[in-house]
Amino acid sequence: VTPSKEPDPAVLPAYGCQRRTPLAHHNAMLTEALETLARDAAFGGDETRSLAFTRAASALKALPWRLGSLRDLAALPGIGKHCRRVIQEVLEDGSSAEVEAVRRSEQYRTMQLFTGIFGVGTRTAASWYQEGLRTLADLRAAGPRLSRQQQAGLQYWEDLATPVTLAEAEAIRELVQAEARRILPDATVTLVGGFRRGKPTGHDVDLLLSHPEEGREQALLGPLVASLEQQGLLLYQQRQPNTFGQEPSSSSMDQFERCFAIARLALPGAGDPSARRATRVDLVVAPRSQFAFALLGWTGSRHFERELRRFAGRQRGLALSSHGLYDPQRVRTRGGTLWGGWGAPYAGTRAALAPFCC
Ligand code: DGT
Ligand code: MG
Repeated sequence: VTPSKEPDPAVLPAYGCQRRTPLAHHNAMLTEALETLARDAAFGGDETRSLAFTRAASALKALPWRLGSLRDLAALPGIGKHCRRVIQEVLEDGSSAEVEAVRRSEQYRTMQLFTGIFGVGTRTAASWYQEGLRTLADLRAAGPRLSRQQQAGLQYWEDLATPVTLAEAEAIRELVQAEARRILPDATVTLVGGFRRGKPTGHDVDLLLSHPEEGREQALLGPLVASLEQQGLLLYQQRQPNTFGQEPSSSSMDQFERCFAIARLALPGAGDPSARRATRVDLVVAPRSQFAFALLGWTGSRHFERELRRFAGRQRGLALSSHGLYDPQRVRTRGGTLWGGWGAPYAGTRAALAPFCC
């Protein structure tokens, strides 16, 4: 007997963070189509449209069966007309003409290539495209206009475009932890990002550094980076100080001390011990009091984090960031100004903002 696939509105709650969303799901063809359109909209600067496609893809990832007909869409929250059209086309024809046209377009392909370079965001990539640049060779010829970060991204492009495996990520974590513990014996180094969500590969290695004693973590990153550099293990590094509570956050980035690096590390299991390749590594330092929130924020996915913050705000009246979970009402009464991560300003003193709940 075929199990009933009657739409059940209770199957999928409205917020992405309330749903179980396995890595391997039943609707990959549909989600890949929608995510292509989401990326294309983001490349064009239309974040709202991009989010609509991402939301639809996210709901489909959580559907516990393969979508067979448009009727099943009744169980999914937030699927707009455009998404329905695309889904219908894929269900009926096996592909969507619109999606295929986007995938073939020179603009989409160029934007994919350019935004895949370390240090290149959508706006930069779009302006390069407008100028007529199309290939890595075009960019190399334009060398002097590139930032130091972009130059490094271009120089090590081939290595960086090769997915990092979990074994490599673990080896890097262990190396960084050993080095960190030489500097501060109880320092902790946790693998976060996609690997913490169970992904077998990733585009980088995200490491969250901390120390059991509040404040001690501040003495970690400088000596750690210097030591890795001295050993010839870093091809590029750019450090940023902790700005939490000091200055307005201009982007959705959090305000932890961090280092964006390109490491040059031996590959685990490689026959040749001198075999090394460039790998993107992000080192992020969180004090113990904010560690839980940093761990949550840096585990991702980006969409899960966005939904979790939306849920916290709309359903609980709380503000969530990688630094803490706050009651904006309580914070507002204290005077002063704090600008939390993810661009959300809240009035209050830094001292008033000890996370009260997790
Ligand atoms: P990947 O590396 O391709 O496997 O994908 P992810 O999921 O590891 O994504 P990645 O490396 O860009 O970022 C790791 C997670 O950390 C991501 O899901 C969201 C979060 N994240 C990244 N950058 C920031 C940031 O500046 N602030 C905050 N709060 N979170 C961030
Ligand atoms: Mg990552």
